[in-house]
Amino acid sequence: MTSVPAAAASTAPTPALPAVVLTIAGSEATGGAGAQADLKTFQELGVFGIANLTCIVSFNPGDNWNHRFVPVDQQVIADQLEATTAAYGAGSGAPSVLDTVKIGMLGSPATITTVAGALSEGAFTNVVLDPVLICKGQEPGHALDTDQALKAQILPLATFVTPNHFEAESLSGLTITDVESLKAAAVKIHELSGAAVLAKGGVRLEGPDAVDVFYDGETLEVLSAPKIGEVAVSGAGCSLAAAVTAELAKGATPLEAARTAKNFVTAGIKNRLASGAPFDALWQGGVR
Ligand code: PXL
Repeated sequence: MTSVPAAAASTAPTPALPAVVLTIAGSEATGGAGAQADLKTFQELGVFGIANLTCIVSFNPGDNWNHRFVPVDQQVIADQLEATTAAYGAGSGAPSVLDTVKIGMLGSPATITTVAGALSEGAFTNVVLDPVLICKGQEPGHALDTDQALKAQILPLATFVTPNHFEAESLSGLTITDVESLKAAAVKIHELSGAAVLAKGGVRLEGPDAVDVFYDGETLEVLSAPKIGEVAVSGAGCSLAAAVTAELAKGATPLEAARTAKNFVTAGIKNRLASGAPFDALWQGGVR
């Protein structure tokens, strides 16, 4: 049997200190979406990922795969944010300071208020918002309150926002039927929020390509890749926003981050994973 001498380990180059990033998101039990998708994306892109959980979603195979949604107690959300900020936030003394956060599913007006409070206190340079507006199976009245609270309290704090077709229509108030209307929505959402916008047409717009529009107040760029099937893949939205988050934390510009994220997600969709669920899951290892 050969054994590796202990000294060999110390001759390997010391890896550069990873950037530290936080996702404030829900758990999706099957691992396709939510905090699990975010953490896998962070790891693939070489940043140190932290997840603070807002809710637990378990699909219900006995009810058309609707979402069973359980919020995490507000105090527990605040405790997670306190622990994370004390360990890695500005003033913590950490060698790699946490200044980049991704916001995923918040799920209730109470959670939105808790998270908005932490965002206004925390010295975050990059706040990437995946504006998860509704959860399949949530009670509509509750979902409407949540949507309004998200627009009023979180959107103004975002520096980068990644709405899908439905969310872009809801945030902009425009009807999106083609690339031109997707562009108009991206411009409108930028005007409303001040954030860089990556509005996703995905499989929802007709045509051979999955088209997204980037707009940051100066540059308007259409990002396009050939569609892979006509059905949305679980975790694509979460992974796209998480990839933007990782790239911004590493120092990319918003446009560079958007381009890298689009390529990351395209590779993950090409290499998607089927299961007993009626939808496939994006595989973050697809880029390898
Ligand atoms: O893809 C949106 C999403 C985000 N976060 C959680 C989810 C989902 C969709 O299922 O469950 C926790």
